[in-house]
Amino acid sequence: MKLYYLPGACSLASHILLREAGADFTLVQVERGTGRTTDGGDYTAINPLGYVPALGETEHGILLENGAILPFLAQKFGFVGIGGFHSMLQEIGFLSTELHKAYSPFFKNPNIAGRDREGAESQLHSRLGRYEQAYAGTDFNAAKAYAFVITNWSAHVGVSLEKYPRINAMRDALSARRSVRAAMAAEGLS
Ligand SMILES: N[C@@H](CCC(=O)N[C@@H](CS)C(=O)NCC(=O)O)C(=O)O
Repeated sequence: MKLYYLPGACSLASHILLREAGADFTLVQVERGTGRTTDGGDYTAINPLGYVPALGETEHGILLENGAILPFLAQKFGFVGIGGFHSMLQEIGFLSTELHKAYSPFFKNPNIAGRDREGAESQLHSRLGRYEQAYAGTDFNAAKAYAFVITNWSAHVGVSLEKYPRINAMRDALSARRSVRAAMAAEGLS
């Protein structure tokens, strides 16, 4: 398999799962905003919209979207978790469409301030609060790898996770996994 990634981006969740599984895979870094990979390849031929993750060389060809790649890896390597497949899918769906996207205003406008920042923070806290209450836990599944990666962005955007004890316990449990440390090191994040 071939994982197309940007350092620290949501593709890190798939990277963690591939390492957790001890899978045979290659990492291909995508250049931000150019449509190319750092080894000179044309990433638009993989994903015309240019975003990561993409997982190539699978038995289904190239897979795009966290909502497909993470369940694929979960099923293939046994990271569905204690709640079963549909519970994990629900969690990934929430993460992908609600929590992940609640960070977007901060990335789209790094200087976000005033009422725009207040609105973005309020939306983000509503999604963090729901994740805390409904999903966060120290068990491992494909969704938890994704939640770890998304909540990593909080420090970068300046939004504190202090009031979320279950999210913090989940993050501590994930941080202690060898696969997580190895994936982060390989992406130059530690
Ligand atoms: N719909 C996609 C969205 C993935 C996404 O937002 N990828 C971001 C990184 S987390 C990206 O590649 N952005 C392009 C960029 O930063 O240049 C999915 O869920 O897989």
